[in-house]
Amino acid sequence: MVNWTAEEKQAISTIWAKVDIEEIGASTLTRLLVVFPWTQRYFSSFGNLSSATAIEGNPRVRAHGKKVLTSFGEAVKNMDNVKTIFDKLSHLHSEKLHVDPQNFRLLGDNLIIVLAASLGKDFTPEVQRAWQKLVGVVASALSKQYH
Ligand code: HEG
Repeated sequence: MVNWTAEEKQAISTIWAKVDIEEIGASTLTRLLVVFPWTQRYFSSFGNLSSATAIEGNPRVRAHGKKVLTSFGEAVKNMDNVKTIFDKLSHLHSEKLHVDPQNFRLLGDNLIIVLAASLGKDFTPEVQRAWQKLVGVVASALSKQYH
């Protein structure tokens, strides 16, 4: 069970209100696929991923990035209940998609980097620590069905 301070909750929702889900989602997934190219194996049905430019311009990457970040928003709205709300998704990623759970952490790290780049000075060290905690909670909730 994760405990959140009022300050952490505040830091997370303040930032979330400023997030452009489509842009940040697309940048986060694009960055994952470019910087950690082995993650491309799960997206072989998405068409051309042959270069950074191809990945950046791939509409299916963009759409999926938005989907993932929208789902992250559910965690933001249900911070005390992330394990429960991601139960089905954890089953899906483990049993159907066979995604190596290490990749959930990589995606979370990329989200932090993209948020920091996009928000600049609003992404203070305190805010970053709260977000780091949230991406950890999300990764652990999605990994739940693996162990
Ligand atoms: Mg996953 C599908 C959320 C990380 C690979 N992912 C999905 C879906 C959601 C989601 C909501 C759609 C589920 C549905 O159709 O019912 N993913 C999600 C979150 C995170 C994450 C919140 C956060 C860490 N996913 C993730 C990572 C990979 C991955 C790191 C692989 C490196 N997801 C993946 C694939 C699909 C989904 C291959 C199916 C895509 C498709 O075929 O459309």
